[in-house]
Amino acid sequence: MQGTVLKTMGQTYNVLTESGEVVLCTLKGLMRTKNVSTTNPVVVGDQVEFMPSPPDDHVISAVKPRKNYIIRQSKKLSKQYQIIAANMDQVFILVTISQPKTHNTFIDRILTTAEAYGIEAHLIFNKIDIYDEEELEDMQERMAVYENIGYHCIAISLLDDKSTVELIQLCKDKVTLLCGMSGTGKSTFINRLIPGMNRKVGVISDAHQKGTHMTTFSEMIPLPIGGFIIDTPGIQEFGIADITKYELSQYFREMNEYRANCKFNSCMHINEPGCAVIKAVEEGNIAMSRYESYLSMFLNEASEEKRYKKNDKPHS
Ligand SMILES: Nc1nc2c(ncn2[C@@H]2O[C@H](COP(=O)(O)OP(=O)(O)OP(=O)(O)O)[C@@H](O)[C@H]2O)c(=O)[nH]1
Ligand SMILES: [Mg+2]
Ligand SMILES: [Zn+2]
Repeated sequence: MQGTVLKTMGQTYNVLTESGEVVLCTLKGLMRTKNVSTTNPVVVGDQVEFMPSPPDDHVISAVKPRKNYIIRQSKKLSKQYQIIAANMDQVFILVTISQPKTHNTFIDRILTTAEAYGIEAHLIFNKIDIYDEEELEDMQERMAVYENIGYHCIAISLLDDKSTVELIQLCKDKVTLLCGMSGTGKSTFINRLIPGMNRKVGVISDAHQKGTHMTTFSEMIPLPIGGFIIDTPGIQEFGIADITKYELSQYFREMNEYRANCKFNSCMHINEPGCAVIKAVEEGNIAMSRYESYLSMFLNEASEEKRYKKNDKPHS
């Protein structure tokens, strides 16, 4: 039998069957240890094969090849990769200027990953109801940076139904992954999207202006308008995974038109003479914040070579 993984809860999984029911599955013993480079062999959005297994409910026996996925490394545990979700049509990055403050380096890491796996990304600037003038200006400047390089940006307040109409339309018939730091409003958005849905939402701690990690398991939820939305636990740090130093600049779309003009073919745009990318940054044609993100990823996470291959799929 075949189905779609809707929810992962440690060792058990909710799987949506082709006939529309949800069954509880565990993993066949082998699969737990086979795929060692990621912490999670089966993720939300996976297409799986499963079978009844009395006295337990069902067991998952194989995962179908993934169309795409969002993968990260947590910096503290940098040898382990975590796949957040698979087989999506688009990712919404929820960004807040304050409560909590989302940094551009965080946004750029998710964008780079989405580019690498060919997933369309939208930037959702939320909580415009709470920003002061300075914060609104900061938001507008940041939106301009991303709009200039072709990312769709939208500013909303989830407290104001009118501002979310366009966003809700964008989700129709699509599989949408919500990504963002804890407290940016992912679960609140789902409660707006699905009448009667009552997902737990957190509070922002007074002391640190941070979310309280309300959502603890990823879950894919069917939408009444068609499609699915994936709620994820907030992440504090998103580290890019398995992108090499050499290929990194390809995933900064605004660098493409300059890269070909670098003096050296092997230019990595760090300090090489005749680098057209650095020149474009100096002349203001590439945003400094984007270049700083590039440098940070290049120095901290980008690998010398590939470790986790795209086809390194778990199979029993
Ligand atoms: N003022 C204001 N508060 C908002 C808005 N959107 C969400 N919030 C509040 O922000 C807090 C956190 O929202 P959640 O939806 O729990 O955030 P989350 O992204 O799901 O957080 P985690 O599950 O911890 O990752 C809640 O108290 C929401 O009511 C908004 O547009 N304006
Ligand atoms: Mg949540
Ligand atoms: Zn260069």
